[in-house]
Amino acid sequence: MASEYINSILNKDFLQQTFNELAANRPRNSNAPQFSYGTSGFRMESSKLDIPLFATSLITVLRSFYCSEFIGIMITASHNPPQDNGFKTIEPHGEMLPHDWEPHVTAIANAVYEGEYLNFEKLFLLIADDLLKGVALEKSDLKIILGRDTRDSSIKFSTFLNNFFNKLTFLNKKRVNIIDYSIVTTPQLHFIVRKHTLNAENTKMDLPKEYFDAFFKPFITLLAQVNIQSFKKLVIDCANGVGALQLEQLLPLYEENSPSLKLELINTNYQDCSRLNVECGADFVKTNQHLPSGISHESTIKSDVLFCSLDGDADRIIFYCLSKDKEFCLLDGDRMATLIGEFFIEKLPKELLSLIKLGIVQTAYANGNSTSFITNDLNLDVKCAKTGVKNLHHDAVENFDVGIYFEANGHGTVVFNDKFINALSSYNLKQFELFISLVNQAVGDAITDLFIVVAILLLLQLDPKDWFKKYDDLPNKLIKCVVPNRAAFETYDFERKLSKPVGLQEKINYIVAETDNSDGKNRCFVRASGTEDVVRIYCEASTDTRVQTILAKVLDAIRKATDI
Ligand code: G16
Repeated sequence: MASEYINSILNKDFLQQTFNELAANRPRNSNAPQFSYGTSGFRMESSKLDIPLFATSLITVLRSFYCSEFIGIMITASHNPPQDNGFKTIEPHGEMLPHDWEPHVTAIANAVYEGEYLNFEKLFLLIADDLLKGVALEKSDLKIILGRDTRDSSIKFSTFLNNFFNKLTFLNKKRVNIIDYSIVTTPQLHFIVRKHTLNAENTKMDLPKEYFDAFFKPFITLLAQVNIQSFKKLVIDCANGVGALQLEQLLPLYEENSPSLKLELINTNYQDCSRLNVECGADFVKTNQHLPSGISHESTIKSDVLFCSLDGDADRIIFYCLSKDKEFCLLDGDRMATLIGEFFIEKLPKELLSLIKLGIVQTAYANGNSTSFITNDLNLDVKCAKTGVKNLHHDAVENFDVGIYFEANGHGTVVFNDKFINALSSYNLKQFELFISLVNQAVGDAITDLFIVVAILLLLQLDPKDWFKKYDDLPNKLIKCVVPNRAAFETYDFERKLSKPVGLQEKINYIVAETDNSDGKNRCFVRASGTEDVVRIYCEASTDTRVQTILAKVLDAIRKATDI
């Protein structure tokens, strides 16, 4: 039995001591919400994260035994404000924790929270029996890779994890291997975990070198092959996060090659964590639909500048430019997906395209006009997934040979299967092959998405303003509402409809229908965020006025339904 083996190697005194310390710090508020492994792992105000950290650590131990490979833990709250933090685990090939393991992490966290020590330990061992059935545990080693973002609290959590894994079991030193990569972007950690697995590498690698060799070198080679005309300068807003640290290392290498496309980094103060994502970054720009702070006047008056913003852990990116009249033009995840789709259609031979399934995965947040553009103009298949890259990634792999997936918020990538790679190899498309080597297939990656988008714009000789003109977004707005218990909001139909609170969806339907909807474009949905303690309300319609009217009424309906 797995539980017997785990029980025999556990350092119970240490576990007991850790539990006691957590129990002492546990919030005493009986109304405190239960923990839940959400859109992107556990995420909340950092002072409340001790128990989720403990649960994440234990499930990582089981996962490492189960896979007998390295499992990663990334400490980050990505786009959230500086006072938040969070954890997510990374699978040996760079994927997220499997869906069917998520309830077990949640169960452990909640059992600890309830103060049920005996039950908790029993639960942990029961979970081990359930999940590790048939695994040759005696041969499995504990192999864990750690990474963190630039938040102050990340250092404390990282210290806890190093200590915890080293003391938790009586496995001998040779069988416990903890590699700490310290400050990295989330996609870099996904990349390096995958690399350790594929190369069967048990010692720490030179991460910047591995990562830049994989993605940056082909980018530079590609730049040398194109005539840089469509824009001359790229301004990169680093959200005062880890992206700044990484791109600052890359900039001198980039400049050595002196390409005529100039790069400028702004919001690079990653040393001051209080500035992380504040008035800058991908989430700020997408939600507010205007420029972040830190952009120079000179950049705004020139016409050949493209802008982009990373988020706090550099796993998503949003582009934007200014029109001739200096209006803000948002080039979000929907635009990136359609741009990549168009590029594949344009550059691949028709015969090859007829052999493969090429399609796009979006979420409910995708602008209705982007979906129409994909279907009617690009003639591509489009699927809707629930929020969370883990869901989009899965659908892209399941449904397509080349699956392009992007959330409107700029989180996404492209995945290819062997059928496509084999088909491609029978054509002599060297530049295209170079292009696809820029893609980080493990996960959405702001830095590699930056390379992809810039490469496409240059290869297609496409001015960012013309990219923006491909279709018009429906006016839209995304707002948040704090509610007493966001878990009371349950959805179906890919989060486009609410089943609970009972009756609220009918009210939303009524509001959407009663607001002038002659063209049938009004759309509004409400869902609980999996990363912030809020519900999100998205609305789009043919005019801003309709959007504002619907949002105000839906907000009111939510308040009445939840007694705020
Ligand atoms: C995370 C997820 C994204 C998701 C976003 C917002 O992004 O990785 O897939 O779109 O949270 O999720 P929610 O609406 O559930 O709060 P990030 O960049 O914060 O890791």
